[in-house]
Amino acid sequence: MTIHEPRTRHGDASDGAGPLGRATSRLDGPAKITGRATYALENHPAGLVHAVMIQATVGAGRVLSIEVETAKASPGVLLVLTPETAIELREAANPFGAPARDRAYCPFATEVTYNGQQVAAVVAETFEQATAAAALVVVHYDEGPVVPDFHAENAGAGHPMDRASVEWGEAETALAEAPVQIEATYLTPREYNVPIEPHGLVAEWEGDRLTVHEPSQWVDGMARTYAEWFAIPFENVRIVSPFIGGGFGSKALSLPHGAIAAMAAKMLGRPVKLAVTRPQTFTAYGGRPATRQTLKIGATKEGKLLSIVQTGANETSIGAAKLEPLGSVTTLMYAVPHLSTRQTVVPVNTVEPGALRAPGENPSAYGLECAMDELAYAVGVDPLALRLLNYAEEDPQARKPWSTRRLREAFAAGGEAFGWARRTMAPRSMREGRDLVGWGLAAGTYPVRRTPGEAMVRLLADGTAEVLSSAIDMGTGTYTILAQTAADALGLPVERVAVTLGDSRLPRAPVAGGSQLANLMTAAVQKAALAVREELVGLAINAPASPLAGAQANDLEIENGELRLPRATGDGLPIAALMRAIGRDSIEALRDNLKDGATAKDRFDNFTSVSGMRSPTDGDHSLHSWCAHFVEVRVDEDFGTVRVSRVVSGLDSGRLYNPKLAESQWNGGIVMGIGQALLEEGVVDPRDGRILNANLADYMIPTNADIPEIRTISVGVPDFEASALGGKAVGELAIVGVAPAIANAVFHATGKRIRHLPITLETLL
Ligand code: MCN
Ligand code: MOS
Repeated sequence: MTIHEPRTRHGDASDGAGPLGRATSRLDGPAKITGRATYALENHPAGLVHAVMIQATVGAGRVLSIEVETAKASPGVLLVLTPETAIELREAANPFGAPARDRAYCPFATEVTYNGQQVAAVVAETFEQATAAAALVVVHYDEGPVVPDFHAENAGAGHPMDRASVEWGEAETALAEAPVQIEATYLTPREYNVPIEPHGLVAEWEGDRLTVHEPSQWVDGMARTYAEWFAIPFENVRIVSPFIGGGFGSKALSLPHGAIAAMAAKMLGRPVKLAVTRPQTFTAYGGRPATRQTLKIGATKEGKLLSIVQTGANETSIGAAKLEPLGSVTTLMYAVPHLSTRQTVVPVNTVEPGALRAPGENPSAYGLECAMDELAYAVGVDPLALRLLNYAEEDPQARKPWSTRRLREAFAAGGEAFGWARRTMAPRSMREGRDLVGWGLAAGTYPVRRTPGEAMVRLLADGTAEVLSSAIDMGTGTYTILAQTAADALGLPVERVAVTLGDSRLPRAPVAGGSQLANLMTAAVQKAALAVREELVGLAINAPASPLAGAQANDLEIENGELRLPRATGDGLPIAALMRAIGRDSIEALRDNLKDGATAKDRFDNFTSVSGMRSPTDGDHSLHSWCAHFVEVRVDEDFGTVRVSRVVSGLDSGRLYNPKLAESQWNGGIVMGIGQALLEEGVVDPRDGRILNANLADYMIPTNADIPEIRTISVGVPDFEASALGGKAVGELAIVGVAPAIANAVFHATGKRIRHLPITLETLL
């Protein structure tokens, strides 16, 4: 769908120059609010039938047999899919780099490795018929022993992940010799993405062409996987995803349920809808794996860091070594002369863990920032002063200068607005009535990632413009900031730019993951729009039929959709009038976001792979966003209930393309951080590895009533090392550091150091 809506502008944080940097409201907002925005499962092509998945009810074991006869005879049933009836697919490449092995792929398990794994599916005329028939399928198992989670006795120590090991100096020796030493172990549970729109798709074949309506953070990468599964050219797959009801990392990859629906559609020659139910979302895709980390910190009596020794582990699934990098912030945040971090992954009977907003940085900052608070109390130094004392003036691992690091400013602005100076250090010293009041802080960071991407900009005869890209907008604001970027470069009001996204047939864009899309796509769109503008200006002064033909100046200004000579008075020449005069229907340009001189390999190899992302330290600088969160909690001493009553955060994401939307992103991250600190926890049944709270009533996320006033303060400055237009990462930044700030505030309120999440009332009583 194309978004093109006249909108009034809201609060304006720009310098009054062009549309970029203004607090424009989301251009897709009205379509969403009025229900005109069409989500994947709202597509109902003629002849649509419905698939329902059948999932393993054991945590491990072999499928011995599947009884399908009763289900087959059930009303409306068209197909019962099992490993026996399924058509053979081919294995697809792993987008994280591993090429596909030349072998068959079946989305149904015969060897079950986790409870909830797909073992069969039923397709029927209606969803109700498919659901009823699915209940009649009987699966017989030879049950095996289950490793429910990494706390279990049979879990084992796991496999070391060498690529996560970082060492500098003599960490163990320096630790042993340090005058002050602390040691603590921190735990986080399994956490889930739970976007409001569950996963699902509508798949339809026309000959050997497949169209998939499916919410996607990466239509390009997902199209490649479907193409490989079905051994058809990439061009034969079209993924359509104009609107997404949240993803938070869970919608970047094609998953087994997609293969099941597309397979059924091919076998039946009819479009198939597969709606993953809410409980099924807890096993159709893995969220953040449970983590465990031990931090040993050595410091001087004044609190100057001497050594950090970290060992960590995360859960992974049987057969996949999925790393949640617990060292990512530990190795970056503070100046420390000696450091060692190592990590293992522990296979358990779970679905393969996935990505959840700031994978790595989030649990890494939780451990480090809690440990820094413990150190602050061990040496009797204010937690903010301790952080400034250990401020890293350059990247301590890469030994490269920061492009920009406004963390000091974030501490200063956040601390000032919060009133941190009025804090009294002693735990339990800030009581108010029945409430114990606690003030805590923590820092956070997120890297700037870089991947190729392209966009098309087209100026039309009526003086409006189009932006076309396979980039997506899952509520982040891509539609809006790309309209602003094109409008800015073309000299058009933002209302005259229509943006079309979320279709794999459009110019290729990278994954909306790793908080990179805004910086990458604004770069491509600006380049394309400037190319269009240059051609337009050239035509204006050179085309014989142009009213401005022969003008000396080649630096014509374009403002509000009109061309004018510098210093000219009176009306300008509307773009539409010029296009009419010179007889052009359109002027278009396709551009990528790469620097001049990029090779063909830079250009095309990396679109469909995550491994092609440039690291934040590939180059002369180390590129990251930064934040500091200040949190107030109130703990009811009798009941142990914790309420977050105030959050103030200073954040450095460089230049903001749209402050209103960036602030929404930050707020969203902080809200998720509050959920992580106080509510969210996947509970595993120790008997069979089932997720017991696989629904939104029992897997709790915050509601409005849980959320206090949040104040975010942008302290960033344009950073042109980080990106072409000066922005840094926004989307995942603000969730990093919230949970430790809350845990630290709870300690300050109660004197109790809770070293696991979530912090519930049971743990405080
Ligand atoms: N922005 C800005 N100035 C910048 C950078 C970004 O104003 N310098 C604003 C723009 O409105 C942009 C948004 O912030 O659209 C996010 O930009 P960016 O940080 O580049 O993140 P992506 O566009 O790559 O989005 C992905 C990111 C990730 S990885 C997760 S996880 C996440 C997140 O965004 N999931 C979300 N935010 C989410 N927000 C919503 N509503 N739903 C999700 O599922
Ligand atoms: Mo975000 S977890 O990188 O999609």
